[in-house]
Amino acid sequence: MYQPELETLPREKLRALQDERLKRVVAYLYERVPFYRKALDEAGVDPKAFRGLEDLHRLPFTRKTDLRDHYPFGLFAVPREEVARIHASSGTTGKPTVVGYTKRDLQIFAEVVARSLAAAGARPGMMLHNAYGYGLFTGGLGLHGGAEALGMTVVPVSGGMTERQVMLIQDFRPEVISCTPSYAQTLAEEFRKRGVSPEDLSLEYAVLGAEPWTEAIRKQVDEGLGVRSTNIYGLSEIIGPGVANECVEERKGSHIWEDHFLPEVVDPDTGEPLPEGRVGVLVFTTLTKEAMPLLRYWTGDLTFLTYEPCTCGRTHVRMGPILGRTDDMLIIRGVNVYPTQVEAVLLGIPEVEPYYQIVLRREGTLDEAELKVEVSEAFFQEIGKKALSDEVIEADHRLHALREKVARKVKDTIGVTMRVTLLAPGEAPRSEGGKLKRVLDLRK
Ligand code: ADP
Ligand code: K
Ligand code: ZN
Repeated sequence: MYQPELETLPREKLRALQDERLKRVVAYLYERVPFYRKALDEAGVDPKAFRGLEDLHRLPFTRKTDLRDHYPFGLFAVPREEVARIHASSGTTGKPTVVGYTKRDLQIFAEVVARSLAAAGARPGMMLHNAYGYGLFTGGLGLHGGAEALGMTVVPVSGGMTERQVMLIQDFRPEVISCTPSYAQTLAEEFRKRGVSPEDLSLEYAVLGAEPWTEAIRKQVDEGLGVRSTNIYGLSEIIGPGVANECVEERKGSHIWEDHFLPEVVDPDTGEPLPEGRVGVLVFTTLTKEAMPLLRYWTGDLTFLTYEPCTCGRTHVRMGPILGRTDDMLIIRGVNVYPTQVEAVLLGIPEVEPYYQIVLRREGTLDEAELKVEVSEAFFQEIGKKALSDEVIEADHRLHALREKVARKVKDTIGVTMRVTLLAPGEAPRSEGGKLKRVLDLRK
C-alpha cells in the first residue's frame, strides 16, 4: 500500500475524519464561492449549524450544467493565480467542463493515483507504460503524477501509434501498463498477430479505465497480455483518474479513496439516498480539494456500493462496475462525447444540415463511430446530383472534400475519429413526434 495507515483506517476513524472535513468544506465554499453561498442559502443550510455527515442529505446537488453555467473559472474557490493547473473534459455543448488544481490539489491527485497504482500491483522501481492521452484530459498527466509519486519509472507514451507502442513495450520491458480497456485489447491483438506470446511480455499488471468494461474483456486482456488487470475509476470534476481502484488481490469492486472523496448512491429520479448494494447514481463530495471543491456532484454513472470488509485490508468502501449512465453522454474510446457537440460542429458547416445520426459499432476491439449527415439542399443543387451513393461521392471531388472536411472538424473539436457518410437532403431520420434517436449504439 502507498499510504497504509490511511488506507486501512478503522471505519469509525474514517467517519470522524470525513465528518470534520465535510463541515470544513461546506464553510469554505459558503465563504468563497457565490454559487454555493446561494445554493446553500436556498437549501436552508447554515454552515455554522451544519452537523456534518448526518446533514449530508440536506446539501444541494451540483450538476454538470452548473460547471457549464460558470464556464470557465466561475466555481473556483481560489484566485486564478493560485491555480497550478487546468484540465478539461467534454461538456454537453461545444464548451468543455473546466477544472482547476492548486499545488496541494495536485499533490493529493498524485497521492490517490499512487494508492491506485499500488492497489493494482505496481511497486516503486517498476516501469509504467502510460498509454492514456496526455493533454487537457486528466488521464495521461494524472497517471503520470501518481507513478512518479510512487517511485516508478514513467514512460509517457500517450495514446495511439500502436506499432510504436508495441515496439517500446518489447524494448523497454515495463511491468505495468495503463490505458483504456479497449486499447489494451488492441495491443493484445497486435502482439498476437506478431506471434509474440504473453509469456514473452514483461507486463505483469494493467490499470484500465475511462470507459465501461466487463469481466469478458478482463479475461481477454489478462490472457492476451499476460497480466492481472484492475479497474481505475475517476472523473475530472472530482479530480481525474484515481478516485477509486480495485485491489489486485480481490478485484471485486474498486476501493474509493474515501478520506478525500465522499461517495453516495442515490435514486436517479428522486435523488434520495439508496441503501448499500442498490444500484443508483454515484454522487461525490470532495473533502480536501482547494481550487474547486464540489458538493454532492451528480456523476450520472450508475453503480452500487459495498461496505463489506475486503481481504486486502483496506477499509475504504468499494463501488461496483459502472453499469450505465443517466444522461446522453457517449464514451467513444474513452473520450466523452455528447451528441449536441456533434450538432454544434455541423451547424458550423454551411454545406450540411444538422440532420444526422451517430452509429456506434465495435469492430474488433475498438469502438467505431459513423456519422451520417445530410448535405444541404443548396449544395445538392449546386453540384447537380439526384442521389448520393458511395460511387457518386468517390467520383465527385467536391463531395469527397466535404466528407473530409466534416471528419476533420469533428476530430479537431471533439477529438474523436468518425467515418462520415453523406446523405441526400431528407434522408436522415426525422422525429415523428417522439424523441428522435440520434444515436444508434450497436456495441452491446
Ligand atoms: P477521464 O478522462 O479520466 O475518463 P472524464 O472526466 O473525461 O475523465 O470522464 C469521466 C467519466 O468517464 C466518468 O463519469 C465515467 O462515465 C467514465 N469512466 C471513467 N472511468 C471509468 C471506469 N473505470 N469504468 C467505467 N466508466 C468510467
Ligand atoms: K472518460
Ligand atoms: Zn481490497
